[in-house]
Amino acid sequence: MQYDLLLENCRAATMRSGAPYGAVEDAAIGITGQKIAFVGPRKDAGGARQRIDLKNRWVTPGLIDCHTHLVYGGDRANEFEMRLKGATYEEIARAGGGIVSTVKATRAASEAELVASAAKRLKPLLAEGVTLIEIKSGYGLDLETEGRQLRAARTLAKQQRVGVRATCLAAHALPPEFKDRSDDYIALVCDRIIPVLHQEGLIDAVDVFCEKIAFSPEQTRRVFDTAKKLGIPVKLHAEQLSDLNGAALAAEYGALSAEHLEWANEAGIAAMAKSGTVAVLLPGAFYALRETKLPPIDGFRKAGVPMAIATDSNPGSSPALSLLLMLSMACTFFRFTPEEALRGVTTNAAKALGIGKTHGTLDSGKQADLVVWDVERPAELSYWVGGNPSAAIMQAGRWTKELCA
Ligand code: DI6
Ligand code: FE
Repeated sequence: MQYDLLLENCRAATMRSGAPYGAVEDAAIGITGQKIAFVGPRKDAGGARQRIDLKNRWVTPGLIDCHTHLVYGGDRANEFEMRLKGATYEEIARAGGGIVSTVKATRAASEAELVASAAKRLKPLLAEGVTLIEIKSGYGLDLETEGRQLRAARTLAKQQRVGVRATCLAAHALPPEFKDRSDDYIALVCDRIIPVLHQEGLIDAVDVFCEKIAFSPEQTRRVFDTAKKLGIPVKLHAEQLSDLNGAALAAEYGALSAEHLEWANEAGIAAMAKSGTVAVLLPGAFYALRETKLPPIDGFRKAGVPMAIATDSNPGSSPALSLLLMLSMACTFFRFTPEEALRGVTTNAAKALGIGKTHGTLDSGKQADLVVWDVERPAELSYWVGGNPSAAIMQAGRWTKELCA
């Protein structure tokens, strides 16, 4: 076997099951084209046209940020400042702030502006080893702007050397022009927004914010029924602020994931375990909203529900631009082990996006997305608060950050 490239003399945290971190000591990784052709002990590797000595560094799969709202207009740093000076969330909302202010700014932005501002936020994520990101719409809340957000997400994938999965979250909030007519808005989402944008090939999954301040379980069902009919996988923002049995509802529809889940109950956990729905936990929102109610991590763990973590990067509840920081927070706030945290941004993040067959572990046949780290042990990826120990990054078989000798 002749690989294009052989990465030699490394330690591979493959994240396959078995040993902790799926670790292989004295490993080599063969790359051919965009794919991994070999991962295993160096002595078993075939020949290669090019070889790189990694000097015993650790290699992990590329990191996957599986829940973000990265594409939007404006920001809300002004509200952050107002709140810290004593203004309440309600006062800010009444003054035209909150989610509605982001909708206004997003509607006013051109596609090029949306791409440019999201690219700026994407940069620090890519620099620390993110090779694939999910991006949700949900700040347009009309056909045109939801489409513009999703098109911007597709453009980022072409421009930035990163994998992108685009999720339609048109059912994120009630647009002001539909005040007191939320069922009418859901009808627009189901009859027009989702079918049209699906037709354009812009939707990889459909998401709903199921919450008292957003949409009811009944309305969630209508959106999910629409997605199912079109063959689009579903995900759900569930149990972030209250318990509406959203986790069980997501599981009933075979959702890829249910996300946030601070208020998830026993029945929801059991249902998710049965349907294989991934729990996506978002420590950045927990932190920024100063939540105190912890998601039932131990319940998920005991039931065997796969757990992922993500930035939830958005201008309101989680202006997070570091996925490594989320690993630290997942360990400190949620009591993840460092191995669970790393699994949460690799294997389980891939599962949450329905791409586990091609991404999420270092395995032959999978896409060659990987990160080389200047760390002594993988736990350091969760241990440091800030910093960026990535030494080299490869996406789809090409270096996006090259190793400096
Ligand atoms: N949950 C959240 O925390 C954000 N969206 C959601 O579904 C809030 C988004 C914002 O405030 O802009
Ligand atoms: Fe979110």
